[in-house]
Amino acid sequence: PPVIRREDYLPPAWLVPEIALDFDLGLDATKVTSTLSVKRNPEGNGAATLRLNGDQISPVSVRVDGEAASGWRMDGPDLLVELSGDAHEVTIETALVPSGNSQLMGLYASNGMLCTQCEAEGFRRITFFPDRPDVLSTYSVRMSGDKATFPILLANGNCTAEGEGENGTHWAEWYDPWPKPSYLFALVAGELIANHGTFTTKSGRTVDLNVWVRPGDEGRTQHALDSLIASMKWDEETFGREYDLDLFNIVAVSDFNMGAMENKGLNVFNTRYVLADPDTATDADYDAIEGVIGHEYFHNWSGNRVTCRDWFQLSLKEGFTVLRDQLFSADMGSEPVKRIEDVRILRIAQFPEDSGPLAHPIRPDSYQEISNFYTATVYNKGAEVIRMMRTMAGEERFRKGTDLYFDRHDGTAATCEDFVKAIEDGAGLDLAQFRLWYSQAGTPQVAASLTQEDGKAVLTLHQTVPTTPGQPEKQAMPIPLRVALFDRATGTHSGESLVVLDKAEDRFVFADAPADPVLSINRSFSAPVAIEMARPDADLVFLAARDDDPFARYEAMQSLVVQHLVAAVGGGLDEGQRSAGRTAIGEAFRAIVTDAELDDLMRGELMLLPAESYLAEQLLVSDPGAIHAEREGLKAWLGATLADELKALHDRVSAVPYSREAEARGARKVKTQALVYIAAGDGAEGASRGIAQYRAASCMTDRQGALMVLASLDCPEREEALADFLARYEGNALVIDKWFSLQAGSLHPRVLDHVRALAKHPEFRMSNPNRVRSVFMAAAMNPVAFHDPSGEGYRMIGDIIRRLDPINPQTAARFVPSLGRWRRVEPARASLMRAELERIAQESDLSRDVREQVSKSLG
Ligand code: HT7
Ligand code: ZN
Repeated sequence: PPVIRREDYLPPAWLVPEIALDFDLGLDATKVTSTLSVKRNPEGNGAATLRLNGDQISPVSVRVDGEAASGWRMDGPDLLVELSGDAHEVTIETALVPSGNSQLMGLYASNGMLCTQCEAEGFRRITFFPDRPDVLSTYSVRMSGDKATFPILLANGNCTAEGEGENGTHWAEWYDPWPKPSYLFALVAGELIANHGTFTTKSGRTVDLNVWVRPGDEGRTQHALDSLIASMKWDEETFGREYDLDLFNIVAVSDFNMGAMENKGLNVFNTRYVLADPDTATDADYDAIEGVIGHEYFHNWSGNRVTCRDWFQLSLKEGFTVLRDQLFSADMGSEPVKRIEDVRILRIAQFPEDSGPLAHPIRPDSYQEISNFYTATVYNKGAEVIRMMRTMAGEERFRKGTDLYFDRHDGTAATCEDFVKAIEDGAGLDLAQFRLWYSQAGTPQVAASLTQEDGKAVLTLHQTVPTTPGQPEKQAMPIPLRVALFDRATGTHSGESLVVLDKAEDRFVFADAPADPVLSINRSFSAPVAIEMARPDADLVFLAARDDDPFARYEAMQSLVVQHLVAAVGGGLDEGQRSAGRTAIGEAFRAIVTDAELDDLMRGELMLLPAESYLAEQLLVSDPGAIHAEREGLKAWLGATLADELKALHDRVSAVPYSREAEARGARKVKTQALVYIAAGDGAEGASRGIAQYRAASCMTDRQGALMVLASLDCPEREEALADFLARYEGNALVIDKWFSLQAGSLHPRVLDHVRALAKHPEFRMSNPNRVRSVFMAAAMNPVAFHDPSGEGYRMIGDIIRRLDPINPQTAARFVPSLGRWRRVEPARASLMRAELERIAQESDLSRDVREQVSKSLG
C-alpha cells in the first residue's frame, strides 16, 4: 500500500467554495446528486485535471456546467475530470447501499436509521470530492425520503425549508453558513425523539439544543443535555469561545466506530456517551459522557472554526481538544482526581504505544491508513505537550496564546507549527527547542538524584529519549518539572519551583533547602516522562502521607508499589525483603484506608494498585504471568492484613444514600475498591459481601462493582448475580455490553471458556462495535485471558482480527497493538504472539488498516 508522507504536502489544485447535495434516501438504496462549484486554486499547481476521491463508489453520471461530460475517467478509486477554464460546476450522481455498509464509514444504516461518519475519509464513500481537510466549502443539503421511515431529517447548520412530497415522502433543506472540510459533513434520518433545551450565549443569542435518541431512550438524556450546556458556558468563560449557529443537535447511534464525532452543528455520538440514568449508568459513565460531550463541543472552535491542513496535523485539533476537555472535567469535579485519572490513562494506553513497534510522534511523518493514527499518542500525549506549554507560560499568558491562535487562523486549515507559533507570540515563550516534542517519538526517561553540596541541595537530572522505529537518534527536549523539597521533620516545603531540563544533563541548586530533604518531583505530572530514581521506601511512605500535591501523593504510593513489585517479579527479593516491602506498603495503605481527612474520591485513587501493563512497562522483557501473580499476591496480602479496616470502610460507605454529589460518588467508588481487596484476601467474605452489595444496590455503580468482584470468584453467588443482571436489563444494549465485558475482563480461572461462550451467545453481534469490544477488547486487555500460557488468548484475538477485518477494518485494526507487544514479553509467549501476527499477515486480502498495523508489528 502507498505511504503518504507529510513532507509531500501540496496545496489543492482546485478549490470547492460551494457544494449542493441532494439525497433521495432509502435504507437499501440512496441516490446522491452532488453539485460542486469548483475554482482553480491560485496557489495550486495549475493542473487542468480535477481529482475527486472516491472509495467503493462509481459515478452514475458526470456533468460539467450542465452538459454530460466526456472528459472523465477513473484512476483506481478516484474520478478524474478534465476542465478547460478556471471555474466550473461539476455534477455527479452516485448510488449507495447504506444497509450493506458494515464499515460504518460514509452513509450507513444503524438500528433503522441512516447516519454518516466522514472523518477521516468517509465522505469519499458518499460522493466524489477532493476529500482532504484543506478544501473548505459551504454546504447546501436537500434530502427526501419516506416520512414513516425517516420522520426526522437532519444535516449541518440550520433547517431552511421543509415540506411534504408524493407517496408518503417528505423533504428538508439545510444550509450551513460556515465553510467546512468534507470530514465535518453529516446527515441523519430516522425515527428520533429529542430532549430539547436552550442556551443563551454571552452576546445574548439563543441557541436551540437537541439531544436526539430512539423513542424510549429519551428518559436517559438529561445528563447529556446538562453537560452540553455546561460545556458551552465553560468555553465562553475559560477560552472566550462562543457558539456560532442558532442550533446544536446531538444524535445518539448504536453502531459507531469511535466515541463521537464533532460534525458542524450536528454531533453524532455512540449511544454509550449519551444515555445515562442512575439505574443503568455508573458514575464513571456519567463522567465519560460529560467529558465526551465537552470534547465534541469544544471542537467547534478547536477543529471546526480552525481545522487541520492535512491529517498529519491531527494533534492540532485532537491534542488541544483533549486538553480542553480535561480542564473542563477538572473544573466540573475534582481537579486532582481528574489529573490522576488522565495520567493513569496515559500510562496504560500511551506509554506502551510509545515504547512499541507502532510508536510515532504526536505529529506523524507518514502513514498508510490515517484511521490507524487516532491514537493515544496523537490524543493524550498531544494534550500533555500542550499542557506543558501552559505550565511554562502560566494560565494567563497561555490564554493570550490561544486567543491569538483563534484570531489568526479562524476559518482556515492550520498546522501544528501555526499553533506553536501563536503560543510563542501570544504567550511570549521561546519554543524553538520545544518543537522537538512534535517530531520525536518515545517517552523521555529522566534519571534524578539529589545530593548535598556545601549545605545546598543539588538536583542532578539526566534525560534519555529512547530510540523508536525510524528515529535512531534523538535530541534532548525541554522538560518542565515541578519540584519541591520537603523538610522531614515538619512535613513542609518552602515553595514549589519549576525547573526546565533542556540538556542531556543539568544540575539545579537549591540554596535554602532543608538539610537532607525529601524530593517531590514531576508534581502534578508536569511532563509526560518517566522519572528514574531509586528511593528509600521511607521517603515514598513520607510523600504518600504528607505531600501537599495530591498527584504527588498518589505518585509516591504508586512508586512504592512499583518498586516492590518490579523487584519481586525480577526475583530480586528474599523473604525478608519481600516482607519488609509489604510492610511499608501495608502501612501506607492503612493510612490511606483510615485517614478521616481524606475525601473518598481521592481515597479511591490512592487505593488503586498500578496496572499490570504499567508494571510491564518498567521491564525490558517481562513475564506477564509473574507480574499477575505478584500483583494479585500483594492485593490478597493487603486484603487479609487490613481486613478489619477494609470491612469497616465498606460498612461505612455502604450506609451513604445515593446522590450525584461528590461525597456519595466517593463513597461508591471506595465501596467497590474495598470489596475488591476484601475478596482478594478472603474469597468467601468477598462472595457474601459482594452478593449483599449486589442485592442492596440502588444504582448501577454499586451493582456493576459487586458483579465485577463476583465475576472473578468461583462461587454460586456469581451465577445468581450474572443471571439476575441479564434478566433485569434485557433489551438494554449498553447494559448488556457491561454484562459481556465484566465476564470477559474477569480474573476467573476459566475466563477463556467464558469468552468463547460469550462469542456464541445469541446477543453477540459482529456488526456492532460496542458489542465486539465488550467481549474481545475486554479479553485483550485482561492479562489472565490474553496471556494464558497456552496461547489460546492470542489465538482468540488473532481470529477476531481476521474475522472482523472484512466487516469493519477500522475496528479490527484496533486489536493488533495488543499482539504487537511481543518483543517485550518473555520468549515462550512472544513466539506465540508473533505466530498469530504471521498468521494474519498471510491472509491475501487484508484491509489497509490491518495490513499496516500487522506489518509494522512484525517489522
Ligand atoms: N474526531 C473524531 C474522530 C472520529 C473518527 C475517526 C475515524 C473513524 C471514525 C471516527 N469517529 C470519530 C472524534 C473525536 O476525536 O472527537
Ligand atoms: Zn476529538
